[in-house]
Amino acid sequence: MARRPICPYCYETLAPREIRFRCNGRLSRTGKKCDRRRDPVLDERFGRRPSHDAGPVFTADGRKPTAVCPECDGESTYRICPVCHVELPVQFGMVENRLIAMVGARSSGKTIYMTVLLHEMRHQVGEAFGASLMGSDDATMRRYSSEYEDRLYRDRQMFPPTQTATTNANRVEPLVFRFGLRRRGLFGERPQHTVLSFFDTAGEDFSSRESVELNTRYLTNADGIILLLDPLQLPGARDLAAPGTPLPGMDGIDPPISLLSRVSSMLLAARGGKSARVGTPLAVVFSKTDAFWHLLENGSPLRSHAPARGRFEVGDSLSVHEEVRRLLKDWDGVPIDQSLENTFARYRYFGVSSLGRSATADSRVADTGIQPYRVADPLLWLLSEFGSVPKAGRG
Ligand SMILES: Nc1nc2c(ncn2[C@@H]2O[C@H](COP(=O)(O)OP(=O)(O)OP(=O)(O)O)[C@@H](O)[C@H]2O)c(=O)[nH]1
Ligand SMILES: [Mg+2]
Ligand SMILES: [Zn+2]
Ligand SMILES: [Zn+2]
Repeated sequence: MARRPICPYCYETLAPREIRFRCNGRLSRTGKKCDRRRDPVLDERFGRRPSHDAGPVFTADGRKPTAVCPECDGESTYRICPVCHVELPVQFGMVENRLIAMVGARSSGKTIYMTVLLHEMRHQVGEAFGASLMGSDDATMRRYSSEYEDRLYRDRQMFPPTQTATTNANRVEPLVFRFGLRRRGLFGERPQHTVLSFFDTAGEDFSSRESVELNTRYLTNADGIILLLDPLQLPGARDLAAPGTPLPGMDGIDPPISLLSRVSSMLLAARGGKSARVGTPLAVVFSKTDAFWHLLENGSPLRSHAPARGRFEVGDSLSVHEEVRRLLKDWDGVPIDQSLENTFARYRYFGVSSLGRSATADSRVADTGIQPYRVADPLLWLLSEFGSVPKAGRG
């Protein structure tokens, strides 16, 4: 890979040589064994998890897959990030490592979107693409099931507002997955892996000054950005929403255009004043589109599902892009369009509905269940831009 790898847990840039090791704490061939102990760096990063004692950390050539622990002579395959001490994914630095940043204002639907997106990727979309999505570490799998999937799919409840990362600018816990796709190559079918890291931010993380440092690192190191915009937070769209749609409060919420300019200026500033547009692909995703279906024609691409043919269909995606651009005019959102055009070399519009309809008055999933529309399109677009998913058609 051309550029230096970035830790999917803390988003710091690493030199492969500096990757460190953790002893596995097992009995070694010479009969010695290292005690598990507290790791102050892990404690500092994650604050909690008192049960998490771990083998000692040691330095060796991080470009190699294994190293011998100087205390017990045991061989270890646990490679850890030198900055945050989290165990790196298997083959880190050798397989594609893609960080996807997700940004959105408060209550724009980020947590629900991420939960439904990952669920779809693990089920319907996974099947259509012959793809798998697995937690890259045990903590991700446990957190995804217990904190996200169970709550929405089993208990049918919405989420409380996500905690901000500002209390400790380093305390971020992204969900890290391995996306695997069987691809036909020279030597038959073989799986190709991409590490994906998702970080569910709280809306206000992008409007307070304390967290700018963290968010700058997070955004500038991302390979792709999902910008989730809530049309119900656009003054021109609120009146058009289906009667009975609960409208998010606007107090203290960053309107979509100012969130966009905040993100743009962070990315532009990190380029050190170079004038060209930002190259990071940006998926501009409008959430909660179910609130506007009653105004759309029957044939609107936003009311149908993407074709499930195991490829990213470029033509279908462009028709969604145009439909959303057209809607932006009705929503008085033309400044958004102009700002994107001026700042980003690669952006695309998407319209999704994670739930398929509004939540009930007592914040539960409607009786008809979760019926997502087009939630996977933005991620599949980014993956196709990275070359990790095949494209069909041109545009
Ligand atoms: N109509 C409709 N409403 C949705 C949809 N997705 C989310 N919502 C509503 O938006 C609310 C906020 O969703 P969250 O996913 O918790 O929003 P968030 O962006 O994570 O919010 P913070 O964590 O506070 O920043 C939900 O409680 C739902 O009422 C959708 O697909 N359609
Ligand atoms: Mg949230
Ligand atoms: Zn040891
Ligand atoms: Zn790290």
